[in-house]
Amino acid sequence: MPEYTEITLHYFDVRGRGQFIRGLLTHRDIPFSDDRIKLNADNSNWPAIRSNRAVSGDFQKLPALQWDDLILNEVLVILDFLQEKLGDNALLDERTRAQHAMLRSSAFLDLLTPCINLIWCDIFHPGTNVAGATAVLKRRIEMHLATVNQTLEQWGWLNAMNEREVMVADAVLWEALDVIRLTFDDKVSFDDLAALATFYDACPGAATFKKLLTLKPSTITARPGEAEALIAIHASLNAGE
Ligand SMILES: N[C@@H](CCC(=O)N[C@@H](CS)C(=O)NCC(=O)O)C(=O)O
Repeated sequence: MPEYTEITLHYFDVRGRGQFIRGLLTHRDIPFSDDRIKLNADNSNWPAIRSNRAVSGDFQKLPALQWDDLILNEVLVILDFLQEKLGDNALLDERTRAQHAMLRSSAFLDLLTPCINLIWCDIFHPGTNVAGATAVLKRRIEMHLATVNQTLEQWGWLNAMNEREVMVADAVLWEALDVIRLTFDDKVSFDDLAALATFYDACPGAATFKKLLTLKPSTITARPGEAEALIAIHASLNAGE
């Protein structure tokens, strides 16, 4: 990577759709400016920030990644860009590159984003049945975790992971697993899924990802009252036991 590259990650001061980018850049020792945008309790400062495209990018959403004079929106695009710019694609053959791209996408869209949406669900869908939504998502995530577990075994992910740099797919999958644990209060367990359990504990980036969360503890989302929303989700899981 050229030394002159100026990198800034603009994102809210939450984990959400940005923590895995912070985690990866930190683990790879890539200097970047971590622009953690703090919202007021009523989010009243967001419209002004949103309209500043130097921060929020062409789509006026976060995360936005500034890379020299290029500003990128859209998580999956940012992840593909990083995979290329960090030189990681060049280290993988065509099949493995495709596997990394699939895992990045699925960990983000099928595992992490649904947890974020569940936490917000009664705000974005007034009158929603939170307990019902939680039960449905729990089943869907459990099914998908079993699939990802089988796929990682088939791909030999764990062996490969120990012989290369920590890459974007590792960072997104680790974050998704950690957020699943917190969202479902450990009621969605991957302890019996050997590949995922080993990955979560032994991924070479895990220590950095955990350290970052300890140094800068963050909520998962910017939802006002996230703690109460999580309590409601957890209570519904306990009631369903
Ligand atoms: N499709 C976008 C979604 C980004 C997104 O929804 N970001 C949220 C924060 S996690 C946001 O900017 N919300 C404020 C808004 O939409 O005004 C992506 O994948 O990056």
